Amino acid sequence: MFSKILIANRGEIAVRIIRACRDLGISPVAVYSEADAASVHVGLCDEAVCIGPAPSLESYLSIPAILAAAQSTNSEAIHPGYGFLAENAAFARAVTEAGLKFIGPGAEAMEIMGSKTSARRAAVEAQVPIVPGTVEPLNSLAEAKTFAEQFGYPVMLKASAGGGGKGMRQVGSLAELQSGFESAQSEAASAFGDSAVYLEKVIARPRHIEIQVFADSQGNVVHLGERECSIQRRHQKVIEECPSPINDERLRETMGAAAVKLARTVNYVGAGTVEFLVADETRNFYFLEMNTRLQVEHPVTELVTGIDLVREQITVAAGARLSFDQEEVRWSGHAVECRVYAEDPENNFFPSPGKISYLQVPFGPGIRNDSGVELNSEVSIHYDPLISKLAAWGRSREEAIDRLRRALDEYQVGGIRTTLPFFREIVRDEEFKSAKLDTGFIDRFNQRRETTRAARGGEEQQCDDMAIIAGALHYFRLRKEASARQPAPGDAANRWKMHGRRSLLANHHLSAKGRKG
Ligand code: MV4
Repeated sequence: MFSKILIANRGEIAVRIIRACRDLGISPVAVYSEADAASVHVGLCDEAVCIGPAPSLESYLSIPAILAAAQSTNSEAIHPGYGFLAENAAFARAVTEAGLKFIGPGAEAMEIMGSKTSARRAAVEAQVPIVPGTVEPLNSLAEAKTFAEQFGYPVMLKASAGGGGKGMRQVGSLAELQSGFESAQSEAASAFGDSAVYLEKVIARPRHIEIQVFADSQGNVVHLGERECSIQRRHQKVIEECPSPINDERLRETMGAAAVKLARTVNYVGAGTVEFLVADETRNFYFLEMNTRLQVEHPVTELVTGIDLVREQITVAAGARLSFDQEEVRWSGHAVECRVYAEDPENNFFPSPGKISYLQVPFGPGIRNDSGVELNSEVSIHYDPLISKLAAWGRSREEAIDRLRRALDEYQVGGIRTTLPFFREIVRDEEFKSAKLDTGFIDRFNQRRETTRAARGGEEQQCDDMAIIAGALHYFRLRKEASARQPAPGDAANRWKMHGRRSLLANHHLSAKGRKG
């Protein structure tokens, strides 16, 4: 086993990896940019190396700086987390060539999956169904026209070097094809430095369901079931759950077997995720892409299977056999995760950097909060503003959502705006509760929200929001001071609403800036 691992990341995922290192008796080494010197992940490590100024390109994306940090600290392995260099094959290769272990798959598997067209060819080889379309980039507009007619409109043009929906264009008819083709190419060129695009048939109202796979270096490959990730906003996942409310055991087994087959085909090692689109009515599934990293939403799989994915990544990278067989994987209960961002849901999810001046973190039965911040942390404009992932487990989906709702109400963040109020509304939404979760969910939810607000009148809503937040702050401060006294009856939300109304009536001291999350 390794005695020292360098973590080439920051924030909540660095903290998550540090915890797995500690469980295994491994000393974690942090890297940080000048903007992150005081951050949580640095404080939790035994050693920390400054790798450059705040901009990612000069710090968390600098391969030479990270390799130098690993060498100067005598680290034996590097965990890349997600984002930054996690899916950079050149980085994986450089780590290996420097005599260190890269905690992840081999560079070859990363390269195959990095190109969406070669990933589709690998899926064909593995006999995994792909979305109907081309497996090579389009060479010309004429070729685009031929294939669009072959597969039938509407079609989707996607960047070969892309993924996650960037550089994607839907084309409804021949009349739109030329402009769609040209704009997809130029967006691909500027986003990925590669203008190549390919074509897929459009799957109407799909669900996004992905399979967690795991492989060791001795040829054992298993799957850990699916995650439902259909609730997305601008191709960013918002809420994820395990299991998928539409997946039964048969579909899980079929999709799981397909994902395992694909992983085998590319000699995959470590944790990976195979994404599928699932058609609404037919439940046919189609390979979309494979992510060759630990994913943001891995906690929901951990909560339901009880398997520690990061621990397993580390032991497998050290050459150990997987600690479980496929038959030992059991799925118990249901987990739902919210990505809590420092963004303003009342202002088009605009980033809300700044200092966290108040923090009340939820705990209690079934709650897990993977966080990278603490009181007085600065949320920087330089990085992804994810502040924590709040997940709830319950024996049923209903119980998980009940606990998530309670935890969201308990969770208080002051000084910055967060997406917490948005989630508090989602967990109370009837469509969400009844699991009508196709890819149009967020648009429909936002429409319902606006309709409700218009009906209630904006001013009343604002007063209500202010009252709730003022009340929450007041209530939790009072509660701390008066912990010896018996709490009043009634649910917490109602009590702090009452506090809020009282304090609002008494004085209008709350500034707009202070009312958040
Ligand atoms: C699609 C699609 C329909 N047909 N591909 C791919 C990346 C993901 N972020 C969005 N992607 C889609 N690819 C074909 N051929 C619809 C989407 C899509 C989507 C998929 C899953 C969950 C939410 C989505 C929201 C918009 C579009």
